[in-house]
Amino acid sequence: MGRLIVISNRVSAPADPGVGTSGGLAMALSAALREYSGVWFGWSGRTAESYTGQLSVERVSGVTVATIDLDESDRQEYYNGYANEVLWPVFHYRTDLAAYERSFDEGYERVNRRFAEAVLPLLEPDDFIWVQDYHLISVARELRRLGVANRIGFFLHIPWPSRRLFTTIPRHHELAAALLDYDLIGFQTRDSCEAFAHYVLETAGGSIDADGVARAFGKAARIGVFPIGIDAADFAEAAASPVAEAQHQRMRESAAGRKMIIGVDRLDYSKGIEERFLAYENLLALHPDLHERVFMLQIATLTREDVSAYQDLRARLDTVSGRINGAYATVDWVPLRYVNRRYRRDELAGFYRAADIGLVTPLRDGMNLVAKEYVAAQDPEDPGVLVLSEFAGAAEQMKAALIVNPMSREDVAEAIRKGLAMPLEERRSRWRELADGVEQRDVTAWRDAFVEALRRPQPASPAQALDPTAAAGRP
Ligand code: ADQ
Repeated sequence: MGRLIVISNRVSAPADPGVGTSGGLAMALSAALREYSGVWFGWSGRTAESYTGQLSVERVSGVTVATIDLDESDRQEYYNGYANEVLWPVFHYRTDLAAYERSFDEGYERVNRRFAEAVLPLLEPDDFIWVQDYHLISVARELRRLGVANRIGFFLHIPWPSRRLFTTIPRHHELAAALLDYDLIGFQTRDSCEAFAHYVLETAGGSIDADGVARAFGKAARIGVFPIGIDAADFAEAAASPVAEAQHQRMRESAAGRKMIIGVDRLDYSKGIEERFLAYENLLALHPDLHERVFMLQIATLTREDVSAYQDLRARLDTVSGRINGAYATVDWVPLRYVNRRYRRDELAGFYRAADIGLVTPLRDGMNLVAKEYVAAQDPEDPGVLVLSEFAGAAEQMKAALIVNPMSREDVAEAIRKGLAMPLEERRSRWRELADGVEQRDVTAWRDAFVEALRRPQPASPAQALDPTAAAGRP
């Protein structure tokens, strides 16, 4: 079998699983690449005075890691601009936050071309290429222009928006056409896959055949659903480690017998942190009996600090958390502990395990790995309760959670209350069902399903237009 070449915006070399502090995507990929002697290519995260295309190559834990530096206009136009001020907000249903500047489009296409040109010398004819996420939609088109005939797959970690939202992007046709230069396009959920199929049928005038092949713009790509998982065994091991146990004890002691609610997110408007604070405020207002008997720990790591929407959100969270504590705190009770620090994975596992409620309430999320980590870290004998947004991709799988509408303060407050009062037997049976799913549909299952689908030959015959739901077959 040919090697696997993974291309993603950022590269983080496979870390010691216990200590890794990388984001969801990086954790998933390092687990996947540990098994393949593959190459992982991407941006180093550094900017040089001017772009050189110079590759840095090193070997880490059996994986060849190759990176390039970009230049400052690349960072502004491609990364902060098009990726994080156009695609991210629109794909998360926040068209109000999108900034359509032509220089962003140009920067995006320039960097996608640079990625293709830089990775080219590393490629061998039987390699399988797997491109990750919304930063790099045009990489396959650029590789095809350079004559690369290898199988190329694309996985979208974030949601694919409904057709009407996607068409708010000024050059949506070009983006969709670039996607069809892949052989395989993978989505997290059936919902996203169907939304893409709907665009192909209704806006691009294309077709979807019974085998899940989308045809439009004179091109064809197989589409499918590949829900990402966590490295569940590894996470459970981290949760049982001495570091996790120490953090668990520390939280338990500082809780002083109070029930604990936890939220862990990147500080991002898609995660619904502000709405979650308001729901918690609502809970405290409605239920004075819970005062001094419960507290919430919200860990929100700072990201994309150059983008103004993130600065605004941070300021609002400071205000709302201050207001809640100002209104309700007593000399020995802080109802909302709000921290912006990053933690090791084994420390996080200890915090999750100490929490009676895992509050995962994004307004939109491709999947959400925190929901799965929370479940994996629980004590089977005395598990906590997962409260999960219906708009997280994870809700398609994790039906034994308490599913809520994150926009409704009443809904979320009610679910927290229900979770706090849930009898042990019900907690155990819900958790068992969730944990089975997290273990079975782990990151290895995700990788294997995608790679296997990528290796499958494309059907040659022209397709008939069919019901879009036929395309959303599970791997
Ligand atoms: P993210 O938006 O980053 O991922 P998520 O899936 O929740 O969201 O992953 C976050 C990861 O970062 C988790 O592994 C979590 O443990 C870690 N993390 C968060 N805060 C941390 C902190 N303070 N310290 C250390 N680690 C922290 C994108 C998509 C998601 C999709 C993933 C994977 O937006 O929808 O699930 O990719 O496909």
